[in-house]
Amino acid sequence: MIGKGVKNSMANDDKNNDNGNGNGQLILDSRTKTKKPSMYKVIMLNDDYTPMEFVVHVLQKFFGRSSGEATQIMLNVHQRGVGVCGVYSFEIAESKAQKTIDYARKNDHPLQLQLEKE
Ligand code: TYC
Repeated sequence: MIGKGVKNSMANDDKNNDNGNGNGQLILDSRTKTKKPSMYKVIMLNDDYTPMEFVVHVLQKFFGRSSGEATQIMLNVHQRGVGVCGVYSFEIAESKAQKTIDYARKNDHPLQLQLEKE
């Protein structure tokens, strides 16, 4: 899009592409164009079959939780149905959720995780 980031040098016939600056330096808009990436919660769902110890183990292994944090998150999920493992950029959240599900399936547990945009 012309007019926001780099000023349009064709419109004013600017042969140096320097917006009339005259010394060959391209003038960039000083306003910031960066956007913070959206963050995603990795949500863990309760089920009746996955052992509590396994849930605590994966929270430590894939989400970097301490033993105490992992136990608390597991108990939240067990008692309320859902809980937050962590909050990450989309790519990291998706990767952690998929690795956890793959590991659970390999161990024959039905553990389920979902992403939720913040
Ligand atoms: N409800 C499971 C049990 O009683 C434990 C459990 C906790 C399972 C959290 C999944 O995400 C979960 N063995």
